[in-house]
Amino acid sequence: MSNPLFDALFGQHIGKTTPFLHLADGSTVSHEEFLQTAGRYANALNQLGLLPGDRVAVQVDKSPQALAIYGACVQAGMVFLPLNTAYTPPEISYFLEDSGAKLFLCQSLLKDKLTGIANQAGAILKTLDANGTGTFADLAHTASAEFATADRDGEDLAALLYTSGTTGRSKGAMLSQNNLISNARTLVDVWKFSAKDVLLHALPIFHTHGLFVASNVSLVAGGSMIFLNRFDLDTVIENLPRATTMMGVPTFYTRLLDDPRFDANLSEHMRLFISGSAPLLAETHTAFHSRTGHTILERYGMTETNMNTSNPYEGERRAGTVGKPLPGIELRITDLETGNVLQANEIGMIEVRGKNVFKGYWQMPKKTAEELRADGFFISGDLGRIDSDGYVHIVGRNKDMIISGGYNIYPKEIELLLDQQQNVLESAIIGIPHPDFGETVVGILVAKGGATLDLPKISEALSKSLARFKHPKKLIIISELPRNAMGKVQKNILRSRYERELSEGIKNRVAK
Ligand code: MLC
Ligand code: AMP
Repeated sequence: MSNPLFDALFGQHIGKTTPFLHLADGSTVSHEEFLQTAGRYANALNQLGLLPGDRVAVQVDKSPQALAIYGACVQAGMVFLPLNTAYTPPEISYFLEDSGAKLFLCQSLLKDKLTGIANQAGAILKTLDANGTGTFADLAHTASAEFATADRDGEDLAALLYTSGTTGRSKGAMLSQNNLISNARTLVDVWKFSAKDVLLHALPIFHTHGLFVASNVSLVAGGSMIFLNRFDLDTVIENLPRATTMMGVPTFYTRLLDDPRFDANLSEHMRLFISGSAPLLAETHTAFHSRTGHTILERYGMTETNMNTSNPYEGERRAGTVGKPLPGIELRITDLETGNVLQANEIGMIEVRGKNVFKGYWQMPKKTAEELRADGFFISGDLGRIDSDGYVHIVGRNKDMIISGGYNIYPKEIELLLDQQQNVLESAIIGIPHPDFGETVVGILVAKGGATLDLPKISEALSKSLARFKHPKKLIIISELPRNAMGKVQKNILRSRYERELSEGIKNRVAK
């Protein structure tokens, strides 16, 4: 029997009774206790009739139990499908239908709202709450903590992570055991993680950053985590003195810098601060260094590839760059038209190849072929250049995408909904700079000839279908969208028109 991912993640935790998770209330979960919960959950998955390869969709609050479900899926060979807790029932419905999930775990509070959707998709619905209760927990309660680890091959699927697309339809990125193992081991190595590390973990665990970068790296290293259910500034500041490392999106670091309590003393003992998922402004990099003496290490990755590049642990961490390709990962810049490989400093498409690159999009062979070349290079959609010293700079995106507080938002998905609203002729979603989230969403609407638009009603309609973080922070009505000769909406014109006038107002309304 072999299960390479289980061995890589959990092998070093077996029999260890020291704390693995430190929780905000001061309690701890030991490595062994965590494995026992995962074992019980794995038995419960089997009792429900799930087989290796079945998808397990999970939309629950962050907790040790939520992480144990991931462990259980790895141990029992199921495909873990984590979902953002902000997703609305229509969004969940799509993921369940598309993935053919056999089991859907949600919070008790939302059970009534989601039962119909789960039934429709043919998924068993069970509940799991952050306090460890729920119908799934009940099932696991009586199950044995011993579980005969399922036999899996490194090329078998371990996880399915949905990422939105430029067409408005989300795609399930298929990640194999080997994808996850190779990346986690590489990161442990280059960032020098060890069993002594205590990672401050305030990220959500339904995305690559919090799950595969933060949790997998800690697991592979055999270290422990201060496992906070969200980024709350006071709690983070209170817990920092116990941590050795922290990973976050740039918003974490700008929020810390905005607080005078965050100073050199508070971070003196820290070994490493890592940033990713969105661009870290050079000014944040510099301000962080001046305040603390620490140089944030910025890295670059994505759902389809895990991590691709990193600034060096030893050596210059260059502000405004995402560092160099990780060992074993090839990165090239290609011409957007011809696909030819470009020279140093020339701007083009970032393409990556390596054991980290996913196996394609779930049941979307055409989309997979468009983005994954026959020679194994993945076309990232990010525009960049490699400087003469080999550092990668991300200079823009070839995909119409907004990154708000580390969450990716695809305008098309929102535009399709806006266009369906009463009296809306057409719409454009743009991202404008935001001091807290990096970028934020603004919706531009054009009404059908002479009609009046009911903006509160439109906002309400969006609430029913779209996760809150995707909502435009402002809706603006204009008479016509600027278009080029080909009829394409010129979002750059809209962005420059509204950037300055809106960012102040939005800052006042939403910044904390
Ligand atoms: C919350 N809100 C957001 C938001 N997060 N709006 C826009 N963008 C966001 N990112 C909204 C809520 O809907 C709510 O709206 C209001 O802000 C307050 O909610 P909150 O829950 O109190 O917000 P807060 O806890 O402050 O969350 C902000 C945040 C969080 C930045 C801490 O978004 C976060 O943890 N982001 C990390 C995302 C992440 O892990 N990305 C990695 C993807 S993987 P209202 O209107 O109801 O008040 C990836 C690959 C890689 O990208 O390379 O890593
Ligand atoms: P996701 O699809 O959620 O995995 O997000 C991946 C995208 O986040 C990448 O394609 C980049 O556009 C962006 N990204 C991740 N890390 C960085 C970074 N350090 N700097 C700039 N953009 C980043």
